[in-house]
Amino acid sequence: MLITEPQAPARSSAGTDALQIDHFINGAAVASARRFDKRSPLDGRLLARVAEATRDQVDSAVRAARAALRGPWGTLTVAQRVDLLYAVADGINRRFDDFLAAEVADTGKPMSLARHVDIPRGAANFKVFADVVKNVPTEFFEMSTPDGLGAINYALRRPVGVVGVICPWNLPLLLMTWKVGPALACGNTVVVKPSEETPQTATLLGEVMNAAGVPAGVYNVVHGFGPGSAGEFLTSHPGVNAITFTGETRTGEVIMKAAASGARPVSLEMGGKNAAVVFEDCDFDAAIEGTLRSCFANCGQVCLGTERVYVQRPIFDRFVQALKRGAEAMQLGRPEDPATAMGPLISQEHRDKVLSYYRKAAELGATVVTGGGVPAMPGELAAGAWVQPTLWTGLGDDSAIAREEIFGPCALLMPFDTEEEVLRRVNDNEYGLATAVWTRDLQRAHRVAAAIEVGIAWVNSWFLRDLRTPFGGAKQSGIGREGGVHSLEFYTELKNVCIKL
Ligand code: NAD
Ligand code: 6OD
Repeated sequence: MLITEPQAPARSSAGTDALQIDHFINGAAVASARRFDKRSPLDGRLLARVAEATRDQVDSAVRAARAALRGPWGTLTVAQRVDLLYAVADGINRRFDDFLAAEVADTGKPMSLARHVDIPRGAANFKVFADVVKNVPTEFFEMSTPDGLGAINYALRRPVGVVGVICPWNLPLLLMTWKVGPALACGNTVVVKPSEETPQTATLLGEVMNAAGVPAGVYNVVHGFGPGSAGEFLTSHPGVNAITFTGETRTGEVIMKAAASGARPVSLEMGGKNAAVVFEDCDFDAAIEGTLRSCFANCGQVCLGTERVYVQRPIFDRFVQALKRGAEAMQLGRPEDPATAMGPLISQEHRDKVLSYYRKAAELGATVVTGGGVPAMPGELAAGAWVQPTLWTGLGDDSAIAREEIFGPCALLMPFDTEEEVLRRVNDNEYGLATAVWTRDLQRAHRVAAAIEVGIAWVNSWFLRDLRTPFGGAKQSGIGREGGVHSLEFYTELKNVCIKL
């Protein structure tokens, strides 16, 4: 067992009966002398004591991954790998309730959200990328030669090797499998460093890998923090051939520097300061519903979430009032309550950051349309990382509130007059991850979507994801694209074979 319960039952009670979470290295649980606390975002109770990997343990995970690459995993056919990845997806679904309980415990997010998004997507990522790898062709060119006999060229895709996978806490299983799925489908092996805030589902996945028959060493998990801990040990390890990262832009910069040693490729999915652009001709109710989701889903902790809302002036006041009503109708509460629309933030530390922006907005003279503080939560929930869903008006594009990623359930609403003006204002930002445009004018939709400097532009929707499409950020939001065949660009080496006839 990787997740052990010294004094069962563990998940529901407080105090000493916390889970123990170990690393998963070479197909087995590995403990560490040092452990750190994982606390519930709901009420601060101790959830787990998590092993913190030493440099030597990270090294043994990387060695196990290398050995697996040279061992049975490296000799499997694509069809055999595909079968195994289907078995992994089925294994997640078979243990759906375990994954759901673990993800919800670590994050505090509503069960309804994790049940419909996080866990099914965690499973789907294995099937989708298995299918991509099974079906993707490579190129072939005939060429003429002076002797008239010619030559042929064809391309082969080969795994890059051992991939280091560094993950965030906001959609832990979904975002981890979004990388591990394609990495394994392409024949690589992985060492995963989950966020210190969300150690559980990556660890559970180890049990599923074993049950599915994935060879030992193909999937490894090491727990710990970033600098001076497992994250740094992994990204600086010379045995890691490529690094894929999702998290903050500043962390991505550090990881890129680590990857420079050995000239290793990086895939970086990073922060955002995403805008919604609401034109006066939009379907008003749909725009309100979509903007409520894009601002507040997962307590605003979605990289694609909206923190700047530009609304065309004729409908600005009406839009602000409707969004306010929607925000105030959202129920904050326990994950298992079906009426809960929003959970807490991930941690007290993150709450301190979000609340510092709530204070800053007030200091800068924002009008607080709703929220702006900490809600009164009943009983033990009062000790959790709760904040109010918050909307502001009255600040401009140059304010910190309009420029810096907060990663909380909050947005600044600003009026605009013309399409040209709003495009200039939306693009005047260092980030470029995602946008949502709300309009009934198709010509305008195409024009605006093309002109906004982002990796992902939604029109009349938000977070509608086809996993075959390219995903990633422009500007400081990322480097590279993952998704569908685009993941193959990172997780494989393309080799040209030229044969003289
Ligand atoms: P983070 O950057 O703080 O941490 C991400 C991971 O990096 C964690 O596992 C952490 O332990 C590790 N880490 C930190 N410092 C490191 C170092 N020096 N070396 C190696 N590893 C290190 O991010 P977070 O707080 O977990 O997640 C929130 C951020 O992630 C937000 O900025 C959000 O926008 C971003 N995000 C982006 C996407 C995307 O697809 N673009 C998706 C989700 C989240
Ligand atoms: O849906 C996805 O594939 C994806 N990468 C979502 C990212 C969400 C960020 O928080």
